[in-house]
Amino acid sequence: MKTKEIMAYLEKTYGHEKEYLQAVHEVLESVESVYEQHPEFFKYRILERMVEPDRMFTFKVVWQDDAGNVQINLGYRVQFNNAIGPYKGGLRFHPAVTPSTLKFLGFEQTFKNALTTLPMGGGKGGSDFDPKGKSNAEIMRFCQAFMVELWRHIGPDTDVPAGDIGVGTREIGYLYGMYRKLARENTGVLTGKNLTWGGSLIRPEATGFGGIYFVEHMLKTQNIALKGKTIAISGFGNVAWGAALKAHELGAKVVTISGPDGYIYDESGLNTEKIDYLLELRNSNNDIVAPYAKKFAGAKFIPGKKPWEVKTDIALPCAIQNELNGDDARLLIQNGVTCVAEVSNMGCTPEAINEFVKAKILFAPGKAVNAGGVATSGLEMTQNAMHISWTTEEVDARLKTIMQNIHEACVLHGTADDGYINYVKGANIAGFLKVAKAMYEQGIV
Ligand code: 2IT
Repeated sequence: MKTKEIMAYLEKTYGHEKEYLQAVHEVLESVESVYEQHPEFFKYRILERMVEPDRMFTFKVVWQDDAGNVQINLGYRVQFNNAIGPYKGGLRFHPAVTPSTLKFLGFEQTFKNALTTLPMGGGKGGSDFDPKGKSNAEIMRFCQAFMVELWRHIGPDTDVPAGDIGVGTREIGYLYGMYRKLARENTGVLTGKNLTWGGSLIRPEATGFGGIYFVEHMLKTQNIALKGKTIAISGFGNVAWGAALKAHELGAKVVTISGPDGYIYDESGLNTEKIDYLLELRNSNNDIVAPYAKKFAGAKFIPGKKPWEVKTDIALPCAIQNELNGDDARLLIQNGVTCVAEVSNMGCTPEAINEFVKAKILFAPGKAVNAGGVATSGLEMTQNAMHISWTTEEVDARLKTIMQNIHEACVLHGTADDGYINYVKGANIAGFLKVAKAMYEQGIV
């Protein structure tokens, strides 16, 4: 089938899975011309095989809350593609999680992991469990019940989950504890572990750090320095934290963070103390940023709004998919934005991306910008397999090289005749070619 026929088939079959269709549509559009240059891929029906996950597990998770009530949630693991390595990707605990969310994330992960240059396939999982307002004991019981079902589907050379929204070091700890007990082995089956039990230095910061390294490369193509630039960030979780930390260290000024309740505008910029406070906010499980404005004088809380209305040089979506739409994009452009990079997965709507590309603004997609997170998970897997730990400097140096390589791959495949770098196209083509070649060479399976 040609790319348009594949899309029509998917729309007919999975019409209600909007996010999944959005992610696939973007990739099909980018790779169309390349696909036509490879009749061998066409003959092997590589694209049709690539857009459909290998398999998807759905399971019931039953647990008891602190009041003694029985709670029931749904758990999932999507094993999308393992042509270049074990399935690899995070677990998301969020009430809005559906099969469509996880299929979009698993699909994106396949391309992202290919871009890292490390041998990892794509997968994703999670649950509609809402961590908001849950006690530590409830989080632990939920994670344990989740792993009782998940453990039979994963393994250090089969499928290696990690964190995502709602799943951090604490949750990975509870998940790992139950896996270790059931499987009777201590392996690198999960990444994002804490340092004393197999984790890697830099992993918590890696998504944000990698994102800022990538932004530096983007700016460099226009001879622009990061130092002194203002940055609007959304979110206040792990990703926002890492990005703020590195941006501050490199002399940029982060002026916003946000939550479901609204956003914080801090004109003087986040400093180390304020950045540390993000972790406190996240760990409180309240899912609000308003307390920041009470704690730090001069910071304003703007309820119910997103941070894209502030005047900024750089905008970094660091929260959730489709958090920046066409109107937001037009406002950012009007206010003179230079660079927009998705540190969250599919942070911008297709309409927003079109606006940035039309205006020839530096814009890069999540699968390139946030690949430092999963890349460092890959480095954690390597350290676990070798039974050694690398130093901060070693991990950081590898992360920097990986982000530079991803940027080069985007430039190679995404530069138009007029010199504009279409990072969406570049990332999609580079990821596609790697996975397609591996599938082709491994035959019809
Ligand atoms: O979206 C992502 O790349 C992640 N949540 C991290 C995945 C991983 O396996 O570290």
